[in-house]
Amino acid sequence: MDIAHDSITVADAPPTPAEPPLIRREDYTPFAWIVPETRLHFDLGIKRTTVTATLTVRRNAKAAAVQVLRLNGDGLTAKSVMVDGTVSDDWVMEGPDLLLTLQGEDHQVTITTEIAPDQNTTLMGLYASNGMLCTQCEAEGFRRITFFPDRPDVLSTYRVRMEGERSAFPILLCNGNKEATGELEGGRHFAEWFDPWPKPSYLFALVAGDLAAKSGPFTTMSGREVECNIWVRAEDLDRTDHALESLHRSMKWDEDVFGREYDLDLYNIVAVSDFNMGAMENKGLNVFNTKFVLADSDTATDADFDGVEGVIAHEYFHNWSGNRITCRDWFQLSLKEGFTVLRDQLFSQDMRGEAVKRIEDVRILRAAQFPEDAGPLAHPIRPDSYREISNFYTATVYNKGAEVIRMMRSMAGVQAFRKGTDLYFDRHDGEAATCEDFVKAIEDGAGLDLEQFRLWYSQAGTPRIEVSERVDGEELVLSLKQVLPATPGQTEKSAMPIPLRVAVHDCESGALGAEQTIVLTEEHGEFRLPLVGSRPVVSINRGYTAPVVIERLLDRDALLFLAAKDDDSFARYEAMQELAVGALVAEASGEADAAQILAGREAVVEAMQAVIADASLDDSMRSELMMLPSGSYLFEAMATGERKADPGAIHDAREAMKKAIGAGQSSELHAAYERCAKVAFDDPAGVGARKVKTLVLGYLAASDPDKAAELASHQFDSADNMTDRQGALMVLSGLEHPAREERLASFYQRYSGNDLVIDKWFTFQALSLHPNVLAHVEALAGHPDFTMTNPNRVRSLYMALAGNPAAFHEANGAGYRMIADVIIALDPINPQTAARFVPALGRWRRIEPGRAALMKAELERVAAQDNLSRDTFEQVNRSLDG
Ligand code: B3K
Ligand code: ZN
Repeated sequence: MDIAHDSITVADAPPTPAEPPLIRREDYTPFAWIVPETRLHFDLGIKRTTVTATLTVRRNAKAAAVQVLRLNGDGLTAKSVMVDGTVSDDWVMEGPDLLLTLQGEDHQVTITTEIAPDQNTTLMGLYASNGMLCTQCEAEGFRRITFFPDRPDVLSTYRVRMEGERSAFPILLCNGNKEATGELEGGRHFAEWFDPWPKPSYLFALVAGDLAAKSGPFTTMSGREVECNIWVRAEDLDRTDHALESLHRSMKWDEDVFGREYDLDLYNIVAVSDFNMGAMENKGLNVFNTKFVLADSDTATDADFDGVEGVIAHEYFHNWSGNRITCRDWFQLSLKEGFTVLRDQLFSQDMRGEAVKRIEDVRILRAAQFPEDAGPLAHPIRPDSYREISNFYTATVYNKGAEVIRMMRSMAGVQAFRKGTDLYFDRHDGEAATCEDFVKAIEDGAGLDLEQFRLWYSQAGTPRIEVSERVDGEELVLSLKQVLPATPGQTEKSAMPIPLRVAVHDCESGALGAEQTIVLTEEHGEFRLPLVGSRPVVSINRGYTAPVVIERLLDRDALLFLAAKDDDSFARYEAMQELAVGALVAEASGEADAAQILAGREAVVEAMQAVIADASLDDSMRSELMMLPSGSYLFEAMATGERKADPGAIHDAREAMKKAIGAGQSSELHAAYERCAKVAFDDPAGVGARKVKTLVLGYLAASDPDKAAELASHQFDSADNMTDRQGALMVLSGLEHPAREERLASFYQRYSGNDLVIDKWFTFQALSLHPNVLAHVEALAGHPDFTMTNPNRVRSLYMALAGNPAAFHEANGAGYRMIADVIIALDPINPQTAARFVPALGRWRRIEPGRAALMKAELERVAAQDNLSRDTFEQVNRSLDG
């Protein structure tokens, strides 16, 4: 009886989802075969594409000798397998992979597969988008196209023949140079491409569709002419000028600043509307999300223009930092991503101004990377293990990775750093390298000792630096202590070198001290710095030289002094932030009494007044200084030690502060608004002026909503550009005012059919301060323009919601439920995008107990779903366990 019962139970139980295997960095072994040449033949169709791959394989003398050739696959079935031209049955499937036994040293392996691009909703591998075919292979998408050693250390040249119907696919693009084209029977045609640069499979790309190009040549430093094309749908051609100009600027900058020249005669960029991320650096054929290509002043904001320029540059810079030198394995991802982010940041600093760009980058780091580093998903910039590599395209690998390399640059100095990067490019060109190779090249080339510095690659968590100081004669003694928080799997940590640019000013006389760079290498360190007066105030981590949290208690006068007078722009910004964070966290945590709350607000209002009045500032910098810390940064500042974050209290305190600023500075804000409203769109000062106007509207909306509605409506109605229109509509979306519905409707009508702008329309409503955001989002999910299959649209609604602190953290848990529902619904369609929503719920441990329980319950509900993807499985379980 018992036995029968048991067997019935077992038979009826749902299959336990197998835990996806953990891949470890320390298990790396070189591949047993090399693949010098790859030939691909594509018979293209939206419903069915046939792929025949011919691989020239040879035993790798540097690896263990084995007879088996493991070819990765993902959902593929082999139609035929041939070895040296003869059908082979010496192969087996092992899970998704094809294992072929080979007798000799050299062989030609030919495999045919068939795929269905229009069924591919994951947007990995070959898929259909708006009637065209395109690919995304990084990290492991090539194995969805054909069986192949789909790992970044197997480099091969690719010769590709594409065939398809001319009417459906008039343009046929692939990596490298086009070598032949021609007509075939039945209205079909072909193109043959050859990429002479050996590359890993993740850099393969193909595009077939009805596209038009904006073209413009670039002449390289050695005088070669490169044909540059931006491919889009014909109706989008008039929005491509900025992308092409950005590409040309990037090509020139990389020659001037890093000595890197482009190496093919052709550079193609294709814009597609269904894309999982921003863009992809495939060799000679970048594929881009339309969001980072299309821009004109009627449809894109100033920030969108910057985004296009930054992403075009980033993908272009990958040609050297990523393509010419690629990664040995995916644990080395920061080798190409951290370095390329640094390169694109430096480029944008040069294009747009160093101070403001630096502040923007630090703001992103704090909003996206600090929470990651402090939560269950924390990992070193060079992770030790993963189940799904797509989950490690993170702010840590990218943005902290860039900060780590920036520290090397700060310590070496710009010229010595350049010697290091020259050596790196020279030494490892054509290789699949490691982070260690990079550090060694900088060490050798720049003449730095980076022995201890390597810890930045292996230790996760944001260091906190406790600062204290005393005066000793003519010197100030600065005592620093570094505290390295425990992170999942890492409880014990060693002190890391922390480079800090510092200066000691005098807040009585206003004298400014000279700057120097100190490096804290031990847990404790003391540094003696010259005094310039009797009321010293330390300006620390100027320019944000180290990605750390500075912990110190500065009195209000010292902060007001730094905010108004420091000669380092970043330090001014930081002092404004410190002033606001101190006041807001004290209020939100209940640590301040009514009088202290008032005094805190007054200090911020006073500092704001000085900033608004400061004639030495341009409006771009002014608006940076006028910005309050984000909800997410305040969350981090509140959730320290045993103290938990209370998003409701943070939100209330922040709104009250905005109201105090709006009321306390009403006439100054109005005057600034009027002054900025007079600046013409194409005036060089226009970008800054528009930023100030948007900020002013935000403050006035908190203190005088009717007046704000009036100003915003007028701004909206008279706008001659998207920045002003968006700035006005963001504010109106948050107000309960008739102008809200009217302007939202008119915006929708005006831009109906323009996907990127309609994305904005969804975002305004999901990100707004309106009390009924959740109801709005629920209604928008049923809007005919909403679809779960387009990542931009999904993000425009639900990422915006997850980033809206008041709505997402609504105390009854409705926001959490909505995001969990999205993860569950999206996971079977597009796991990569679904998993990106998990971290928002993963912050539960650092939040007050009521909300924490609700968030955890939603994570558990997701975890309990059958057949979760590897992506979501890993993120949800790390979020529950870590
Ligand atoms: N290298 C790509 C990212 C690919 C993400 C794959 N899940 C874009 C970039 O960083 O340039
Ligand atoms: Zn990148």
